[in-house]
Amino acid sequence: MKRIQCIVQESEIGAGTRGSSLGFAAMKIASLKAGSNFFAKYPQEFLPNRNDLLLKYDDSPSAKNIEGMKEVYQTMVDGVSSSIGAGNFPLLISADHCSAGGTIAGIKKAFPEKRLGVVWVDAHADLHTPWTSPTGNMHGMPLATALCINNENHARRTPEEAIRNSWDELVNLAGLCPKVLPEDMLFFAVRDTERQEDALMTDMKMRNFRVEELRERGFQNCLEEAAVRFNDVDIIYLSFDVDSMDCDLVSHGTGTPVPNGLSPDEASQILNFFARDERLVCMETVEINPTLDEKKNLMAETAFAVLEDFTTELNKQ
Ligand SMILES: [Mn+2]
Repeated sequence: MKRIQCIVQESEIGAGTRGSSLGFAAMKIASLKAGSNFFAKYPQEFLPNRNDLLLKYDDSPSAKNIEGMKEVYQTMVDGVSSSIGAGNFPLLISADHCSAGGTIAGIKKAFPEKRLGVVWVDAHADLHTPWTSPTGNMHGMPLATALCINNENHARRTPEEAIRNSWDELVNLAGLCPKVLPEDMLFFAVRDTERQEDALMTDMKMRNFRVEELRERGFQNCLEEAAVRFNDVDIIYLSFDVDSMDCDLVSHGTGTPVPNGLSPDEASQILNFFARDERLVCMETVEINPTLDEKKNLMAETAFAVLEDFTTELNKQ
């Protein structure tokens, strides 16, 4: 049985809207409402953040709060690598998705020789860089830092020198580049991308299981294909952005809600499939924003139910 360690990162400096730092609190309230002892069973360790930087608005067009993001990445690298080093399975609850770039670096620091597969369940591909991002919001960039790319070929701008230098530092933070190969990244439910990301996904032959395809071919068939694609992978990281779920069906309680997504049961099918894979070493849930939830706390309640179900499956192994 895996020894689960719950780690919380409330950093929201990568998001364009405010409030995802309250995502963990909302999950805890959801657990109480459900009468669950989940957070008693898995005591939480909190990593430091730099949300204080938000008080002084950064209007950089290419990479907002990148200096703070280096610190946040470092907390993830240290927190995740030491948790794994102590024999734990880090179960992360994070605010904005940028933390995942640090998580991936932390996993690679713990397992430098192992080939890492990344499962990205998200409405977004998060492959932007300071060269391509339309907003400069860094929660759209974590996978570019994992791949160690600038995507200059499809640039919409050249960032200023200080940003370019900081990006280099961020990308090289754990001293491992690349941390994951494009063929070892599997996307599920990605449906809201910019053309710079589309071009990159095509160039690098990255696989996205679209919602329509999952339904037409069946989840089991698609997940079996995913398993084959992961034949040569040694360890797996699973990243669950709650905006992978349908915002009309669940709620808009997330920073960048997108319609036509997964149902909660469909999200569970994907997550639980990877829970049964003994190579899974870390899981992260992100982007719950209760301040944007028009249905009280439904997004956190839904995400909590999905997470509890995943954890039950993980404990069966
Ligand atoms: Mn997303």
